[in-house]
Amino acid sequence: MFDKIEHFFIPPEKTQAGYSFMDVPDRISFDDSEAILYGIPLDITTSFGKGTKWGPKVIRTTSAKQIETFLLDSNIEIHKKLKIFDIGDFKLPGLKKKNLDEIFEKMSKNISEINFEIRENNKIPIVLGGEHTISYFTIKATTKENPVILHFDAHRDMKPVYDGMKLCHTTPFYHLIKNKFIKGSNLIQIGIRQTDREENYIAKKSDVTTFDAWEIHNNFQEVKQKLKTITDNKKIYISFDIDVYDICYVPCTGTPEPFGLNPFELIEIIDSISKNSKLVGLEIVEVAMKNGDYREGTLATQTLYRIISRLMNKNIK
Ligand SMILES: [Mn+2]
Repeated sequence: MFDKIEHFFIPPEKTQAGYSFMDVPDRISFDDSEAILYGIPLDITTSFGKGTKWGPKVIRTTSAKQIETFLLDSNIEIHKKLKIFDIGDFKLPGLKKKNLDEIFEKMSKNISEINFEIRENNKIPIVLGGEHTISYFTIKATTKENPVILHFDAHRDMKPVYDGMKLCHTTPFYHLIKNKFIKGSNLIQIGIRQTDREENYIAKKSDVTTFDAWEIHNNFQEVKQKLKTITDNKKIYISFDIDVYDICYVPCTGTPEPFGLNPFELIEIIDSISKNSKLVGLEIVEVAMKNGDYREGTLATQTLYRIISRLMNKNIK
């Protein structure tokens, strides 16, 4: 299977980071791995702040440079526990607006194929963004498995069109529902606090479940209980936009927002996901780096560790 998808990627040591994720000394083999990690450093339709092309690099670097590999809160030695094979970065055509159609066509064709192969081999795809636009392609690949989508974000990303573009970083979830790749009733949006009337209307009409930032703040126990029920005995796909965290934790992402979650709340939410659920895919998007500021990348890496160590611990299929 490795032969089938290898050619889509730049190997980890040749990516912008020059390291693999966690940079495990005796790297796990493709066959022995439980998850296949890859980057999609897409940074083209982002409107406010640029920098998501550095996402895979900053996550790989902060994970590789981490001295301690022990998670104090869960008593886990991550290098032993997390069987992840880093296959590198998806090869994208040059990041210019004039290449947009070519980029989307390539992603449309290949990302589904890649994720399909990974799932066929009973492994979990873990994708490092890149702007949130990539979710249209990654989540499209999950249609057959019909998972509950846990979408962590400050924004709904459900606009029909933005700045003349149908597909861009503020629209993927609208088009996933419209093109019937996911059911609105399977979409759970967590941490939302910045949206417009039309998106709210679309979410409501499509039967999307929303746990907005205020509900999480005011009714935290209830939200966690509901999430546990929603995910019980379900396949789940996690789409994690780093800006779900409060603006003070994410200095580099393109559209940071106040009234966001803190890392302790986030861990509690992850812990409330049913132990009977099955993770079928995970992505972390909109992570950026500016002027050598690794704070956001460190938070992204530590968040990934928590999600993976808690949810990637059982037979996957
Ligand atoms: Mn967002």
